[in-house]
Amino acid sequence: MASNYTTSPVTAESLNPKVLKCEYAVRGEIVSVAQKLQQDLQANPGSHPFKEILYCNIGNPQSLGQKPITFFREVLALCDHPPLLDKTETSSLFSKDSIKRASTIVDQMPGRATGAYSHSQGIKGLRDTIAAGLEIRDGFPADPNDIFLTDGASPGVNSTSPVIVMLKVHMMMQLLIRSEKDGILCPIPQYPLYSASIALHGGTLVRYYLDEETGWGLEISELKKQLEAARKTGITVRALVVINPGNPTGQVLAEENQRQIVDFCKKEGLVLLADEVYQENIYAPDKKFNSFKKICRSMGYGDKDISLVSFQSVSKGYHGECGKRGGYMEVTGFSPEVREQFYKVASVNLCSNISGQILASLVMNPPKVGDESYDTYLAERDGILKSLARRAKTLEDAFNSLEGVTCNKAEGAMYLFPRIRLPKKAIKAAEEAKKAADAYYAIRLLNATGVVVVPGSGFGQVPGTWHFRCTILPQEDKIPAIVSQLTSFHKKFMDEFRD
Ligand code: DCS
Repeated sequence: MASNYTTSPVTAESLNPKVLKCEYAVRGEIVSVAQKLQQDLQANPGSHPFKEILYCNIGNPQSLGQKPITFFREVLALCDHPPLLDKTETSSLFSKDSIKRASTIVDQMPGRATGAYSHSQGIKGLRDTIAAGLEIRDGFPADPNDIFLTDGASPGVNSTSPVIVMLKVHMMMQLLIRSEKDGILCPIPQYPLYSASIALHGGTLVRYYLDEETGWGLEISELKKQLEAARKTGITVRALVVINPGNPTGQVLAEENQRQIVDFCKKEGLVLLADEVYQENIYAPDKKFNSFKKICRSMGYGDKDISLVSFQSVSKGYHGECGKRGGYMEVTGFSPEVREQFYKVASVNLCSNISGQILASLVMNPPKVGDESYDTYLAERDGILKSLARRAKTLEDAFNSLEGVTCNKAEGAMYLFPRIRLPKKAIKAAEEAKKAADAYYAIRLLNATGVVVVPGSGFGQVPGTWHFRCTILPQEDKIPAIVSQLTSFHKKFMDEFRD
């Protein structure tokens, strides 16, 4: 019997309106079109003027052929099947240090099993390892009790379920947002996890604009202006989100700028939510990643002086283990009563997945000089990071050579965010197609070349400006073809709509 769901108790109109309000462009309409084109190509090769779809829309390195780091996978394999540790063949198949590391981790896992729930903040031994890694990174003490191991944040955002999965960023929004009168200061352009998460939790997004002219600079005067404007409308601003290195903008903050940000948060009584998931992805030789924790401590601010949450993920860096869903947040500067509530909320989820937890510990404590895996690890890590830097530069130069396009450097992260100045006729054609001008450009680019980028409107941008985000992740041998396709598409597009 045919059904049209008329008897379903849930309709689009009766869904939680917060869910309807939430948008997430990285997997938006353009990706549905790309998937349809991919099916066409499979069923009917030659049906489009390109051979394959190139997904430059999402920071998902292994989906584009990046290989995992050998040491990480050896440890994971051994932890997942501990009987391997007792087999004689294992010592010829796996490196000594991966066997040693896996044995240590297996001893730390409840029931020596990756299939058991752990402590809700994550396995204590792994948190000890992460805290030790943070101490080496920052040169300041880190407390394993401040670490909350988490699954990745994105699935909860992308879900249409009104039951919000409480994962790192979500958990913070859940804890901070009481009503639409509570606001969170977020960069524009921003990774839409933040706008989506604030919408799902019913809060108010308070935008601050990054300055494209100064390489996506973060100006304290802009923060002050937006904070005061929000306060005047009765909004209580509770936190400041800083993404460093930036997504989609790729800038790496200077130390002095970070100090100003810390002072601003302290003076204004804001929680500093530091998204530091791209901390390993630095390409500009004159730039260095400094964690906000290190900045705070080096300014003499201790745990009681400033509330800071730092997010890290196994999905990014040189490892790109997106599907393993691992990460952590380091939560400092909250009272014991508040900490208890954090723990309670974490407990509702029981625990994050154990493979993700193990990977988070490996990422924060990789092989060291003298370990058998060290040379291979270093070669794999540096090979990936150097190649990413070359890809970023080639694409940046290509964008800057196009008529009407300017593109800031990717100093870090995994993206370029070029600005496109489109002819009036193109903007009119987009209006007629009921699309934002950059969405129109992106769809036309996809249909002509198979290259998938995300329109700037999905990240927010100064009104009247248009951009798109392109990842630097396709394998290096594909980059020349992407550049030539982009260049020839852009030329034709501009000629078609020339005023
Ligand atoms: N924070 C930032 C700044 C991100 O870019 C991402 C993912 C996340 C958090 C969440 O990642 P995980 O949930 O995997 O830990 N980046 C998305 C993006 O822009 N492209 O791919 C995913």
